[in-house]
Amino acid sequence: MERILYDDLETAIKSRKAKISVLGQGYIGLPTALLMARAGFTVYGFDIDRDLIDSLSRNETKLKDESGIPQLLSDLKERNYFPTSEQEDLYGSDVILIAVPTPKGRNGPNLSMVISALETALRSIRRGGLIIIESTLPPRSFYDYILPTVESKGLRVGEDLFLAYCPERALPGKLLYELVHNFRIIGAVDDKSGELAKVLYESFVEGEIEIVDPLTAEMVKLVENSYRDINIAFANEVARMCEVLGVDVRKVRQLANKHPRVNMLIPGIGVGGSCLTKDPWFLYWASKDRGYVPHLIRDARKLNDEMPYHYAEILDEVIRQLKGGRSGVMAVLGSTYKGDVPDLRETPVEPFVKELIKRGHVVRVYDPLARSPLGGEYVADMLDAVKGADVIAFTADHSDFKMVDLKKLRRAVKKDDPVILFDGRFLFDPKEAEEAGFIYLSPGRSYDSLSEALVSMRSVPHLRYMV
Ligand code: SAJ
Repeated sequence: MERILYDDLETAIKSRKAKISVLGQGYIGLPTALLMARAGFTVYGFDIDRDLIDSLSRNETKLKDESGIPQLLSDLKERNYFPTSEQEDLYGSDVILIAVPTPKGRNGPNLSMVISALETALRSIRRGGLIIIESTLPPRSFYDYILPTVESKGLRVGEDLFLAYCPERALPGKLLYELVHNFRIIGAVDDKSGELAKVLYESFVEGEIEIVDPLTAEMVKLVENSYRDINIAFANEVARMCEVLGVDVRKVRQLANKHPRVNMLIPGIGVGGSCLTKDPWFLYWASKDRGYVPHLIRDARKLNDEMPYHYAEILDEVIRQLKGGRSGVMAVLGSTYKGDVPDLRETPVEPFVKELIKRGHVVRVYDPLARSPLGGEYVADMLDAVKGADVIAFTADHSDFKMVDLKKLRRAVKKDDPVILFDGRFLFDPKEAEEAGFIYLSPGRSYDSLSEALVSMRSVPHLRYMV
């Protein structure tokens, strides 16, 4: 019996006859569903959010800037990709893939959405079908929560159904490309589940695929993101040291990176996005609960979280120095968590803006990709946003910003007083910014020299900043 179920499903997958449902049509669920539809499967893209399903039905997606996704949606919808909010559409699925969020709670991960999706999957999957979890799982949750949920329904993995954990690791901004080309990990407790999941991924993944146990798969995903978070934190720590020691981090990084085994990342106003801000905590909590406190992971996370507050404080001081103690006007250019994505999830620009407002400043926000005020005032035109500003802060590394004509930007400020350009993501050459008439400031530069510059400037008013 067992053998028949397995062969039958493998054949259904290889022949593309398998009916697949994907629970969660967000950042990962939608592109993955579309890739499987492109591979020839009939795919139901399920989400409990009816508005999301309605917009997908109109060919609208928040992933419109992700290369290839809007095209696949309009090509495949109602052909073999069917967005739906109806649970009945899931019944009898051969394969169900779960791609719902795993948010961070106050003191631990929140698995409620994953468990609820798993229960939906268990009600809908056909006997001998395959369930794949792509949602991030904290270490040991496959053994401690996923398997017990399945077994509580009287079902046996590897006999009544097949089950695998396959964490996604694609980079926002390059989602489709990375979902196809990245190396994939499959975590499974039994050989058949692992092999079936592999056959499925081989239908649309060109990267290497390796099968391991679920705990290893859980660890790998979280270790990758913690590694990146710690490396960015190191760059941020070097920047903070450079600020107090009076060295320019840009030069330090450039020269250190000439060493064959050094690759220092880029410091900046903070680390955002849904993954780096929570995955290290998942690892931290899991390990701490079992007796080892991973200090490095915790301290890196805290340091990265501090960055937007640190630069808000610095700019507050700078503005007040500039204006004899009074507050000022800030233009914050770039609100997304990183460049060239419209994604505002956990953006460090939000605490930055809120802290500046709390400190009494007027904050105007402009972003070509995301129209959100983040607590300030959204201005739809960059040149309007900078009018009368004391500080212009570039806070996202959008390609469009790198092309900005700084002289034109300086003229748009329309005032003779000194104007600070805070380059929070290292977009500009300091010399060019100064030649355009700005006082250039960026993370990892001494603020003492800035204070001196401000003092000498005030004694020769408007000398260099006339426009
Ligand atoms: N950042 C810096 N300095 C840098 C690089 C990035 O400050 O040198 C900042 C960015 O501005 C951003 C944050 O870090 O605010 C994160 O950006 P990112 O591009 O490093 O990563 P994400 O969050 O977009 O995607 C990460 C990726 N993980 C790794 O590279 C190990 C991606 O592969 C994962 O799929 C994704 O998390 C996820 O979903 O887990």
